[in-house]
Amino acid sequence: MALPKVELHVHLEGTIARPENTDANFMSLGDFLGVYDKGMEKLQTARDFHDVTLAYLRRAADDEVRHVEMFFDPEPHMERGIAAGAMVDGIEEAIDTASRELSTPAGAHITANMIFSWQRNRGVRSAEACLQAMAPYVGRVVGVGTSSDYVASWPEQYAPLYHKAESLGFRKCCHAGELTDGSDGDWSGMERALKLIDPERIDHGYRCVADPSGRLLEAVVEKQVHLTVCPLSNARLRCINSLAEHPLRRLIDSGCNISLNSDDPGYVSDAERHLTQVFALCSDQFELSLDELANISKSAARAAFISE
Ligand code: ES4
Ligand code: ZN
Repeated sequence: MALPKVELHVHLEGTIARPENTDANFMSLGDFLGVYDKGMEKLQTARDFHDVTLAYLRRAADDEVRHVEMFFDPEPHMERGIAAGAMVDGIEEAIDTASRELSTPAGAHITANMIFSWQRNRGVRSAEACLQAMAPYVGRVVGVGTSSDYVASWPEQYAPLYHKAESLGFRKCCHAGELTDGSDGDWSGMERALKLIDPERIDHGYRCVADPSGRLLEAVVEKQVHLTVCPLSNARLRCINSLAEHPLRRLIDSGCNISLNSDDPGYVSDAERHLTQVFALCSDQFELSLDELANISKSAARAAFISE
């Protein structure tokens, strides 16, 4: 689609091609994360981080994506002995090269930011060490997120670390409201994350519609907290059974501030990899008008961690 697009929710480690002997039919988020954690072991040196980032930015630029905010997970890489600075240097060099040398089909430039992400299942002690390792790079790394498996009471556990990260200058977002299983990966974890962490953006967040009182959806609309929605990922990881079950139409009609994103483009089929395909499949399924599609790109641009 020639529409200019902004990608606010993509994991660097999720852009790597899925290992040969695995297919794109995951049984659950946990099933996917097992494959994803193995796949990222290929990243060893600053050069590897550079190459994977630049390869993704090339595909994004070809797809008329004008700005990208990319998550990376320092903790598993640190555990393998890779220095935080090597990750940041490698990713940053690719971003610099992309912004100088790449252009989109319409002749625009591409810009990108990086956001480090805590792997929530590793716990707060690991997250604290990760924050200390990332602190020298604030600014070059614009924000902090939380992803991977949902654990009970994660909003309560991570809120103090988020406050610390914020005081260091990191912008805040977190994965929440992604699962449909009643756990803290579902709407109640999202509700508490909104209160305790007060993020600018929630990654996924579509389960706000499941609060039976309706208050969470109301709060999301009232605060205009931005939701980086990834409907194809949710269907692919079996959070929902099919795209038709996604409440995208209801989110839009309720006045939520949303964007459409790919999440882990390396792990899905060729037909779902590019943001254009996410837009096209969602547009077909939910009868999105051209105005609505353009508004999604505008909302994404406004919600980017570019400057405040
Ligand atoms: C992820 Cl929590 C979560 N959901 C979907 N994709 C992911 N990639 C990394 N963490
Ligand atoms: Zn994600």
